[in-house]
Order: sequence, then C-alpha cells, then structure tokens
Amino acid sequence: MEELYFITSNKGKFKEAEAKIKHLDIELIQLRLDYPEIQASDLKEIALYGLDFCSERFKSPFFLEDSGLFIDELNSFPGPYSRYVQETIGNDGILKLLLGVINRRAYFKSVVALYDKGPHTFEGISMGKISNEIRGKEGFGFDPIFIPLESSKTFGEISTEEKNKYSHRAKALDAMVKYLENGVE
Ligand code: ITT
Repeated sequence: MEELYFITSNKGKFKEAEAKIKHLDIELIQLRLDYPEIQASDLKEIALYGLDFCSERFKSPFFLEDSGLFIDELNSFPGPYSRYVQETIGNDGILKLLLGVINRRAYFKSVVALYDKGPHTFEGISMGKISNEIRGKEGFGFDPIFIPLESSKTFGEISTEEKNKYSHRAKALDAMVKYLENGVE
C-alpha cells in the first residue's frame, strides 16, 4: 500500500494520525467526503455505517474514525453526540453542567474503521476525568477539559506527541498500524 486516505473533516484527528503513521512507508492523505453519521449509541455501529457508505463510492484503501466523550455523571452524555455538543454548548457548557459535581469521571472512545479488501475496526479508550476549568490550548475539541489517568495535565496542556502515547485515538491507531504491518487484527 502506497497511499492511505483518512476520510475526516477534523484537522486535529488528522494531525494525530499522521504522526502515528509516519514511520510506515505509506502516504496519509486527508479526504473530506461527507458521509451520513447515523444516530446510534454505539460508535462502532456509526463508524461501520460510514465505512460501508464510503466504500461504495471510494475505491482506494481508506479509514475513518468516530469518537466521543462519555461522562459518568451525565449517563455517558455526550457520547455519539460529542461533535454537536462541542459546537453548541462547548467546553464552557460541559463545565456548567458539572458545576459542583464531585464525580468527574469520564472517558474518550475512538473507533477506527479501515477499508482495504474488507472492513476492519480498531478501538481505543482513554480513562480520565473532567477538569474544573479550561486548561491549555493544545489539541482540539474537549482536550482542554479532559485529564487522562496517565497525567495531571489536560490533553490541552500536552503536545500531540505526548497525547499520542496513550490517548484513545492513539490506541486505536496503534492497533490499525499493527494490522497494516503484520496483517493481524
Ligand atoms: P469527522 O469528520 O472525522 O467525523 P468530527 O469532528 O465530526 O470529524 P466525530 O463525529 O467523531 O468527529 O465527533 C467527535 C467529537 O468529539 C469531535 O468533534 C470532538 O469535539 C470530540 N473529540 C473526539 N476526540 C477528541 C479528542 O481526542 N480530543 C478532544 N475532543 C475530541
């Protein structure tokens, strides 16, 4: 494989994937192709629907990724609605919803769906908590309010390189890279 397309409109996701894949002899290309994101509670189901839709229209090997932030105290909200929530109430809105709340446990989940000769999925989870205030300007989306278990800093306060050591997306991408290298899922 010489070229691999990442179908995403999200520059932050692409930057993380590029760094993960750069040691392979594969050129990663960002492709903005609108695909339907169905309403479902399961990210894998959403990703596989998108994969199926795109594979009928696009013939080179590609992957896409669906991710979300799941907050314990909010019964896993925003989960699959993360993009919409980020674009509407944003990080300030989440902090308001959690004002005075002691249980700040949360996790990020990433499902990478790859299409080469057929569909493959790879998953990663990052456990952590929601900070009390916005911290840092790195990354994107909820990064400035999420503190992973591995650190006392938010994802917004660490570099892409550091985030790529243990984030949800890093784990899912590592599994995909392993598959690309060895053909083992
Ligand atoms: P695509 O074009 O790849 O779908 P998207 O931004 O719409 O890009 P999703 O539908 O998967 O991606 O939405 C997930 C949202 O969750 C995303 O827009 C961010 O707001 C948030 N999110 C996901 N991963 C994140 C991360 O690593 N750090 C911060 N926020 C994240």
